[in-house]
Amino acid sequence: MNIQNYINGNFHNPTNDDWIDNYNPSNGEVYGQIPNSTKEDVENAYIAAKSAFPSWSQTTLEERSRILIKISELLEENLQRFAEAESKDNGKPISLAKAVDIPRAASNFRFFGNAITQFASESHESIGLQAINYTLRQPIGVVGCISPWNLPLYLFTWKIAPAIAAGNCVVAKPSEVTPMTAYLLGEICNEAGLPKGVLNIVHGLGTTTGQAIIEHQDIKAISFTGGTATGAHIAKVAAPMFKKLSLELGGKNPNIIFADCDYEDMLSTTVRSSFANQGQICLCGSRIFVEASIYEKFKKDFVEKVKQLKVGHPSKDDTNIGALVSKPHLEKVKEYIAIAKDEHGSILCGGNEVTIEGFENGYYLEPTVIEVPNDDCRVNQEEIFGPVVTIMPFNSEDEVLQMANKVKYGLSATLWTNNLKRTMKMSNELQAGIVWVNTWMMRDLRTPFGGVKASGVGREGGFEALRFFTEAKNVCIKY
Ligand code: TXE
Repeated sequence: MNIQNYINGNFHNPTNDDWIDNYNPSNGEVYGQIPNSTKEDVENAYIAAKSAFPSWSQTTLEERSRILIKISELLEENLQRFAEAESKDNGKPISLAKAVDIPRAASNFRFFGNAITQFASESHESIGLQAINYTLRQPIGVVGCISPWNLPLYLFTWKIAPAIAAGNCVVAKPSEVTPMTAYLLGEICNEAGLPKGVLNIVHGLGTTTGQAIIEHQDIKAISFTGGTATGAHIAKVAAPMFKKLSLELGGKNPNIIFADCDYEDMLSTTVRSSFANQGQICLCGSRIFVEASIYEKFKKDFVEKVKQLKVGHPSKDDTNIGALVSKPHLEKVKEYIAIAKDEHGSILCGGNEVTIEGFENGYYLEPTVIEVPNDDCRVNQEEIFGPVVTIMPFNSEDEVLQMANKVKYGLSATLWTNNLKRTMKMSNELQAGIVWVNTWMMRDLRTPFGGVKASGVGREGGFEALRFFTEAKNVCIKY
C-alpha cells in the first residue's frame, strides 16, 4: 500500500518520486512505500498552511471545537481499521492499539476541542495608575509537529490537536517508521470538514523531510517528540532562528518500590510499566529499585510473572508482547543485552529472540529482566527503549533518591509506598517532570506533561499546550 502526502486536503506523490520501504515488523516484509519528501514538498505544505491561516485563525471557537470533536468521533467509528493499521505498522498487539492508541488519539481531539472553549487569557488592572492590561493569546501562524514511532497516532495527534485548536495551521511529519495511521487521518479530517490546508502531512526521513521543516524560515514553532540526540540537533537548528520549541525526549525512569507498598498492585503494575508496548514508551519504568527487605521475594515473583507474558503475533488476542518496531531497533536492544552481560549483569529471564511460527522474520524478543551489580553500568544509564528492565536493591531513601536522580534523563518516576512523609519528600526531590505514586501512566490530559534535564524542554498537555501554540501579546490601556 503506497502512502501519499496530504497537502491542502488532497493526496500527492512526492515531487521527486523518491520512496522509502515500509516494513511490517511482525513478519519483516515490505508492505508498502512511503514518500521521502523534499524541501519542495514541505514548501507546498507550508504554502497550503499559510493560505489557510487567515481564515482558520478567525474561525469561531465553537466551529473549531465542532470540527475537532467530529474528527474524534470519526476516529472512534473507525477504531478497528485504525487499530489494525497501527498494529501492522508498529508491531504492537492489536489489543493495545484498540484499548490505548486509537482511543487516546480520539481523546486528544475531543479534549482540545473542549479545552479551546475554556481557554482564557489574563487581565491585570494597574490600580492607582488608571490603566488596564489585557493579554491576547494569538495563534502563531504555521507550526511544525514531528513525532516518533512508538505511539504513532497517539503522539502525532497530541501535537496536532492543540495546534489547530489554538488557530494555527500545521505542517506535520510522522515517523517514517510508522506513517500509516497519520496517512489515514487525512481522510478523516476531510470527512470532518477540516478546511483545506489547516493540516498538512508530509512523509519522509528525518534528515530530509524533518530537516526541511525545522529549517523552514516561516515555520515559527516546532513541537517534537523523539530521541534526545535528535532533540539537541533540532534545538541547534531552530533556536538561532528564534522558533518556539517544545522538545519531549527520552527517559530512563526509576520505579522505586518500598516494602510498605500494596504488593500485588505494585507487582502487576510493574509488569505493565516495564513491558507495555514492548517497553517502547518513554514513560516505562526501566530501572527498578527495590527495598532490600523485600528484594528476594520481589525478584522471584516478578520474574515468575514476566515469564508468563506471551510473545506472539500482534493480531492474536492472547499476545502480550508483539514485535519490536524495526530490525535496527531490535539489533540495538540486543546489543544492550550483550553489554549487560559484559558488565556482569545477570539475565534473570529473557534475553533471546523469539521465533514465531509462520512469521520467522519478525522482530520478536523475550521480555528481559537483568539484575545489575550497580547503578553506574551502561544498561542503567542509557535509554534502551525495549522490553528490558534492570533490578537492584536499595537500603535507604537517601540512597535510592541519589541513584534515581543520577542519570542524564528526568522524564518520569514511579514511587510505591504508603508512607505519606516519604511520598512528600521523595516527590519533591525526584528530578522528573512527572511523578506517579502507587500507579503508573495514569493520565489526566489537563496536567503538564514533559521532562527535565535531557528529557526535554517545555510542557505539553492542557492549557500548557495551548499556551505553547499561541503568542501572548499584552495590551495596556490608560483611561
Ligand atoms: O527517534 P528520532 P527514533 C528515543 C528512543 C529511540 C530513539 C530513536 O531512545 O531508540 O529515540 O528513535 C524525526 N530533523 N525515542 O529513531 O530519530 C524522525 O523522522 C527533523 C524516545 O524514532 O528522534 C521522526 O519523525 N526531524 C521517544 C522523529 O524525528 C527529524 C519516542 C523522531 O525520530 C530529524 C521514540 C531531523 N534532523 C524514540 N531527524 C519518546 N520520548 O517518546 C529525525 N527526525
